[in-house]
Amino acid sequence: MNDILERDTKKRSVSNFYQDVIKGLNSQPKHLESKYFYDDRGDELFQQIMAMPEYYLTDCELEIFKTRCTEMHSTFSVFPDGFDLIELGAGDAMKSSHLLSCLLNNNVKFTYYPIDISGHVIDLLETELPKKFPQLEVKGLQGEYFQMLQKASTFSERPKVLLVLGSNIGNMPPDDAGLFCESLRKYLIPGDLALIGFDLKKDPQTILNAYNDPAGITSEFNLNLLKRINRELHANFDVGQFTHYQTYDPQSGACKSFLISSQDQDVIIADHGPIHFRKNEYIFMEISQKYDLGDLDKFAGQSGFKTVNNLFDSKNWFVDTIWEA
Ligand code: AVJ
Repeated sequence: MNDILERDTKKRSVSNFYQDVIKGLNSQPKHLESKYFYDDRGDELFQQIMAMPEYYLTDCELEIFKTRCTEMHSTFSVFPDGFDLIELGAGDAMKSSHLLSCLLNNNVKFTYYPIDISGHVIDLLETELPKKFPQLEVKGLQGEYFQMLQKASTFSERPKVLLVLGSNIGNMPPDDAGLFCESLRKYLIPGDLALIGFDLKKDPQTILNAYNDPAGITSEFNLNLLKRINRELHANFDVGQFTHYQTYDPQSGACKSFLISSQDQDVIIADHGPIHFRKNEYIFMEISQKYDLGDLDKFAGQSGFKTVNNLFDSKNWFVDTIWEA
């Protein structure tokens, strides 16, 4: 029974992937969804990105988690009877581990629900976290943020603390990020908390360098999605005929990545007819939006949150903002 359910879920997710890819590549302009970057190889490449000297985001937010967990803990102490700590896009939980450790050391009652689109990531967390934190109650959920948030809500009636770290919200265009905050708010009740990481506007060159590394890891990260499509959707992308191109616009704060077709070419995906790419035509791959504090106050206000605290790194490049529903 469980086997059948699992196979069904897998089939459904393959066909969602197929439909999203076909729809995106038949659109004008062509685009793909960056949430599909994270297959096993994509996870590995993202780990390499986080370790690059140019990719400052992880270091900044890690600094916040290394130095400010006591403050987070005291903010969460409004829930003396415990809470559910739900992390959207947990990844390797490197940053949140500092918080888990602080909460456990202070005998806080909580269950940790890491949510991630990558099944590989969830499997890893469920085996590794109990080794590191034997007292931790942890239940991993693999899937889309809101579906899994819904699921987590059926497990308990305790207050919620949501974590949305790593500037994951930056992968949405600003209007969608606003709607996302509104949706988050709807899953919460008054008093619940959300701690959200936003990458801030700063020296444009610093931002561009973080997404345009000379070693080509970010390029490989983008091209890996074409390889994934080849593998999982039986396509025939000639990956050598696409080049990564990165932009940052200091006015809008949009940092965007594209893959540019080096020549006129056709690509076949499974039994779908050929999709044509003109020479120099682009596929829009990802946005990594940068904000200023005014933008964040607007998001909070519009979605019915109030800002409780802003935690910055020492360079003021990144903020983890704590909002109350
Ligand atoms: C995982 C969304 C935070 O946009 O900075 C890194 C993904 N893409 N380099 C980001 C990413 C290219 C990353 N997030």
